[in-house]
Amino acid sequence: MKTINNTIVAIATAHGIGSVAIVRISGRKAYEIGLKITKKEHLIPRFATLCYLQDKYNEVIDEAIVIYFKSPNSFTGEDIVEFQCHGGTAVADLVMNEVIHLGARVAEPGEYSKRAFLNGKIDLTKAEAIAKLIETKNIDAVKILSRQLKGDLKKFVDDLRNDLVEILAYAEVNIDYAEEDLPTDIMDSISARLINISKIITNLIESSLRKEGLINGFNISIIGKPNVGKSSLLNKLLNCNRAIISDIAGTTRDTIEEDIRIGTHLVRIIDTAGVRDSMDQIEQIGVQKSIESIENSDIVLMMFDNSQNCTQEDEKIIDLIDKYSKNKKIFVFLNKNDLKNKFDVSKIAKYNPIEFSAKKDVNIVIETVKKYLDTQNINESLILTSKRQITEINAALYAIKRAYIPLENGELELFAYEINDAIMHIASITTEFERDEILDKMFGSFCLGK
Ligand SMILES: Nc1nc2c(ncn2[C@@H]2O[C@H](COP(=O)(O)OP(=O)(O)OP(=O)(O)O)[C@@H](O)[C@H]2O)c(=O)[nH]1
Ligand SMILES: [Mg+2]
Repeated sequence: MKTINNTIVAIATAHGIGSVAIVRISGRKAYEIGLKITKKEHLIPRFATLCYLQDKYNEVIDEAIVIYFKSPNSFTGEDIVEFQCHGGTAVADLVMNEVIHLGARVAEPGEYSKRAFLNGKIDLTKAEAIAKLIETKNIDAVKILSRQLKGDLKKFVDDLRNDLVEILAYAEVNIDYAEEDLPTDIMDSISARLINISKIITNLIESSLRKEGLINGFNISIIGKPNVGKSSLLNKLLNCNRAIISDIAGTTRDTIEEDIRIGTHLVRIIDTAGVRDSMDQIEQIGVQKSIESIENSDIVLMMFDNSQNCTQEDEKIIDLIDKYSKNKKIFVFLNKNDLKNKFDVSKIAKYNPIEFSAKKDVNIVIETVKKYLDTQNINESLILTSKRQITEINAALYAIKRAYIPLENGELELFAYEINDAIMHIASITTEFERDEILDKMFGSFCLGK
């Protein structure tokens, strides 16, 4: 166990009015402070005790439930004392002040989790799962993160690491062979195992990137030339007049973002400026932002106007569909089907356009998106849930790919070096080695009291 001298304190519950507020102290002085505030001679570990909390003048601050978690059996691995006070901010603030007066200091964001990690109570995948679990607004994401919390990702990573360690050991046993003597069957078997590991990693990265939206919330942009009814669709989805609608082309100049719930999914809808060549400088910036919005979205709703002929501007939208359909989920909609059809549907037939009217009923849009989001659920496989995890596993994959050539050439030292590098990156997913600034950055993004 690492000795950290400071004792820290934070209000662990959300700020605002509520029935209970929890003040949590962790560190060497936590128990001593707990006794002083409760005026108790001792606290039994893991017992809820109803106590009066008193300040330095022996005035009662609150009546609270106090729980003592004795080191190492606590979240941080240190002594922890928790006060379950009455809610609201005033009581908890008074208790905090008293605890600080008795020698604790206010915790940094994520400091409890960082201590838990440094004391070996949790690995990094678990720490990240906790942070994301608190932040997420998506019910499906809760299920993925809970699996991570349970240790599924850690086990997967450990298995991968063990496989590579075995390959490394295998190579090192054979390192004494002269180049020409290296048995080809050994080389083939190592090579086959590496190909298999690369496949597993590649699949994991791909499915993690595909499902990023589940964890961070899906972004859905509405794209089309001016006047096709993008803002009308947004307003109807929100059930309010959020964006200005008019028959003047170029009404929306900037992107407009709003969160809505579709089924169990919380999604961000982005209405964009109509895409067209414009001389107007402001409009040009808006159009540029529309294109960026496609890049930042998981799903794109491309819209055309049923009541107008297909123009060059529409052709540009069709080009965008072709360009982005490989790595974005694109749905094509033909709006204003309450009006007479003039649009040459054959131009977009291959994208299976869905007709609707933003003025009348957008249910089909909601259903289409919901059906797709539902297929993105989590049951099938494990995924990586943070950019850090994806960066590390990508680095491992590159190292494995670099290892093929020295393996083929019988340069086993170089091969071992690359596999070692891969192992380091894989291991970093659960345990970061001596990289303090990375840890500070990571835990610094946690919320206070965790
Ligand atoms: N008849 C009919 N009119 C519609 C429908 N949807 C939108 N409109 C009309 O089309 C015009 C343009 O609608 P907007 O929602 O402002 O179009 P937009 O795509 O956001 O346009 P920009 O912001 O200029 O890019 C408005 O006059 C709407 O009332 C529809 O389903 N049927
Ligand atoms: Mg608009």
